[in-house]
Amino acid sequence: MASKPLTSNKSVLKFVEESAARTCPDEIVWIDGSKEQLDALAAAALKTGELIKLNEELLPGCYLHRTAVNDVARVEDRTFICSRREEDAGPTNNWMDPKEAYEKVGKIFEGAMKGRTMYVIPFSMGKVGSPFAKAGIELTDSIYVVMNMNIMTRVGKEVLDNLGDSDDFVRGLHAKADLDETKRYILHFPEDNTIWSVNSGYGGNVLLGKKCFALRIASYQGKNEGWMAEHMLILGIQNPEGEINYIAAAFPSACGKTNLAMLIPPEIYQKKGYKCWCVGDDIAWIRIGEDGRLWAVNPENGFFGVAPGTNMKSNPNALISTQKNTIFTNVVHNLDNNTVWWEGLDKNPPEHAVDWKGNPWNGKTSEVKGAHPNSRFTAPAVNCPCLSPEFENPKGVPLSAIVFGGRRAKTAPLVYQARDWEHGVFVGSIMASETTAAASGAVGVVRRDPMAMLPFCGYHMGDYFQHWLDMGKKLKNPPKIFNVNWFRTDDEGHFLWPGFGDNLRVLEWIIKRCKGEVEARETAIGYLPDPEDINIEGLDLDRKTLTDLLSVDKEMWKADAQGIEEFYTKFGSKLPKELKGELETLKKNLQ
Ligand code: GTP
Ligand code: SPV
Ligand code: MN
Repeated sequence: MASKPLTSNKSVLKFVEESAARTCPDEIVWIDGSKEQLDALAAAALKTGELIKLNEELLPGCYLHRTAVNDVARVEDRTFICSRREEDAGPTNNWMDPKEAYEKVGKIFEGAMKGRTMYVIPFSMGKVGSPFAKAGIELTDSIYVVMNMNIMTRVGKEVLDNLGDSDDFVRGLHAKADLDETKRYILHFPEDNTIWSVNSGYGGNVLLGKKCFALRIASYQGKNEGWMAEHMLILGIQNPEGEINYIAAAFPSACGKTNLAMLIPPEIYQKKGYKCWCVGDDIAWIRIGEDGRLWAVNPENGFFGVAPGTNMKSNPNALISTQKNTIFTNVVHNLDNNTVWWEGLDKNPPEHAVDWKGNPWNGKTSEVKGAHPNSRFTAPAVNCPCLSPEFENPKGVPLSAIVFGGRRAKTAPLVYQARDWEHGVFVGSIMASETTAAASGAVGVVRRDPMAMLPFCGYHMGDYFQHWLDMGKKLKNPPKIFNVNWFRTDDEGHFLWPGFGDNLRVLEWIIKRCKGEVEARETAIGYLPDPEDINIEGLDLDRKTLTDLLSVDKEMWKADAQGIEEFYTKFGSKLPKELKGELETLKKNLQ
């Protein structure tokens, strides 16, 4: 089904030709975004087994895909920033000299598409034609990638029409090659607007619009152009008077963004008339508006969400979003009714099933998990029952608050507020969280993850901190900055806070603080709520537990301050003096 180029844009044609000369596909197919073409590709993928068609009545338009067992998460140790100067990648990124990278990984790409088809995917991050949207072309030899990109981004000919003759687009090249993990590379060339990904077929490594472009390349563009690309959900909270306040929240991977973004208010809040609206669940592009506030858009068009734990109680909006036109990756295949299952979906695992590795699996007797902990759904945003009416607004939404948060069993309280923007940047910069299955490597190890951007910042993180400080100086009306932790545990490891929908109780306090409607206690680390000011009506939680959740253990924080100091030494002279000053203040406050 080879097809003619959909554009006469010389830069695009040159990029496609050069990449084809290197990878030698049998044919080249341009993705026009039509349903006919996507259906034909899906049909081809069914034949090869790349996709499995699920029950059309129960899950219309849905497919199941299994990746290779050695290819189930982002690979941070194989991910590189290839800036010309090593210093520009900074101490938190792997760096490769671009010349060396093109040569070394270019060899791996040589002939990688022989016997295969190269698909040319024109895509837009942000609504096509919106002033903040950015175009990309991803070349890939995977139908799974084409179909996922079609859900996660705006794909098709209109992207090329809108691009015209411009060469302002990100060049993404992906080949599955032979999935050899020792030759797997995810390379970013920020100065060339280029991304190369080879030997993987897993989402975060190969859906190049997402982490590679919308965070790593875009964060670099944002620094140069005066805006920000952040690993943040965007949520609108409507109060009983009908007023909507928007927050953006940065949590590390698999730490609750999708869940918070689709929050359903607890019953007592629903009765009062509260509603929540999802603008985005993973990435925010943020600019300064004419009113001196920060405005955020979600550049994506779908959700690439963690499946395990998603159920009708924890996140009904996410589950409903996956009931049609969705691609499931590495979940359990229920053979009785040709649907899917994962741990935490319900208490009724299928007995006649196939696990994520493709082996026969009986949920009643098996001792191994059926779905991979990082198994995912790719669902169109339009499926989400609480999708914000502002989702496609090119201006985005104005932010009242920025919320940082991590997964920490101890130390970080349920919520606290930074004293001002500068202190807020400090609070973001010292974020720490237990690692999760979203990246390969050990799980449950506490690591520093500033602004949840450790794996996603496309340049020197010291410069990134400086960029945050500089943005703040330009804001007449900066959002207030907070830190939350839904994951404090007791000594037996049980979560102390109910979480999920009940997180609205904390957001209510946050919004009241933004509007100056509630007092707070000043502590060594910032402002904390008086326990009386968090509404726990209808919760099975006593004031004592809440008081514990809102306590600051000075000894633990002293140890933390030492950890911060060590972490900060990495940045050397690039550590902004404001942050050094904030650390000194923290240490003094803890005396
Ligand atoms: P990425 O897509 O990797 O960026 O993850 P995410 O930040 O969107 O995380 P997600 O919302 O998918 O949540 C990941 C895991 O955290 C799931 O297993 C959830 O069940 C769990 N989780 C989310 N919110 C809460 C919460 O408020 N409390 C508790 N205890 N667990 C939560
Ligand atoms: C994350 O890991 O933060 C994700 C999933 O959102 S991935 O696209 O794999 O990065
Ligand atoms: Mn994410």
